Amino acid sequence: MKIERAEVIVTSPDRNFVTLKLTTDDGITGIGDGTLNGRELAVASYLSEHVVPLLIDRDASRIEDTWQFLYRSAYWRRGPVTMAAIAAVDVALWDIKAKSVGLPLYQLLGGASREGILAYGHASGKDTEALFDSVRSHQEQGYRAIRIQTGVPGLKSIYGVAANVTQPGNEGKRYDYEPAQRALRPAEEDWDTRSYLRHLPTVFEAVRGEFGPELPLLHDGHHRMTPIQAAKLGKALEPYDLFWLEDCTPAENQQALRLVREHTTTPLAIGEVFNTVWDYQGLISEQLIDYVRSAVTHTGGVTHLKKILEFAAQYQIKSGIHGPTDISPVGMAAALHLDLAIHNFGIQEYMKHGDATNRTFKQSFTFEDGYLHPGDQPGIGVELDVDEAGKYPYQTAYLPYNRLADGTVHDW
Ligand code: GCO
Ligand code: MG
Repeated sequence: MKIERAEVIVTSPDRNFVTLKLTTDDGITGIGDGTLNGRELAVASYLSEHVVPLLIDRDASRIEDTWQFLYRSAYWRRGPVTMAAIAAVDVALWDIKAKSVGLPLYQLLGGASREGILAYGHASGKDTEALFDSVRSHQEQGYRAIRIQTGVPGLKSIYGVAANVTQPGNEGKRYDYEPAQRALRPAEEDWDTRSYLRHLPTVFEAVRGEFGPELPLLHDGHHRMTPIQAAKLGKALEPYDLFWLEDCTPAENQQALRLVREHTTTPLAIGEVFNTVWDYQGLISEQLIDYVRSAVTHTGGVTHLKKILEFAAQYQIKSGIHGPTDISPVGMAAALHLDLAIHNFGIQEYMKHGDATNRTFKQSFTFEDGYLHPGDQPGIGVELDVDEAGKYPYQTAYLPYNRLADGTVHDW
């Protein structure tokens, strides 16, 4: 079973996606997601220029060997571009292997450890009323766990809050096609940590008051706080029993989480911008976090994320795989097979893709009554409609960034 063809497909239905499609000499195809939000073409070029030529004529059944070859032979290790490219190859090979034996991928990863995969969705609103409506609408869609993001008084637009709806022309837009906006320059947002720290506990108090104690609630701090600010927030949120507080500090300083941990029992999740197990080494072995947030797409694929999660399992740390809309349906499906198979599953982030994306990527995974399932099609269960993909050429898109009131660029 040799790889005969490797195509890199960049398409932009609703937003940009990078997909690698491999075809073997016996006609089996496999696809993998290599989308890196706002930097898509870097991965596409890494794949086409440096990886595709190495794949032709390789044995498609040697997944681990191909992973090690791509990781070690490059010499330049880690980094989101490299690891997203390796992920695309890895998932495409798992798709091929599972199809070649006629099984859904999760069967090759050890079989199902549960019946369904608990998902959380993103509720947001610029004020409490809009937020409550958004929470209700998510509950109506079936979500049983909900992330809460809101506007902060005095700040015009904030990442994670419905489509900058306060800006003219954006009324009613879905926020989830952001934060990468199709524009020639990154959108500028504003930020003030002190206002945020004062405001957020009042939001959670209101949400608990309205929706009761049972509903699992999550929050994403998006790397904006210093360790001591994050510690203060974690402590202030304790009465509201969060499922997790995500990315409370910039992720690259693992020591920061030790300080936060010493001050609060609010569970901590981190890792959407990590790309190898080495980013987690201290965090896991010293039990400084509770959930691993990496995406299959950004962490070298199923092969490497499975190893990270097995390492985490020894320390009672669970999965919380990254799943916003910049993870394509291919990356999402791969995550669901892993979620179903591992023992230390925690929760799966899930935002619904738009219609054009769903037409381009035919999916067999399901979302019912708050639970996802990858389905039982052989492989990962997603097929790319290449003709449909061809209708949506790449569009320049950037993530936003933010500045403090005095104009200083801040973490976001
Ligand atoms: C999340 C994330 C996303 C990211 C986006 C960046 O928790 O879902 O923070 O909203 O900002 O995926 O590419
Ligand atoms: Mg996040």
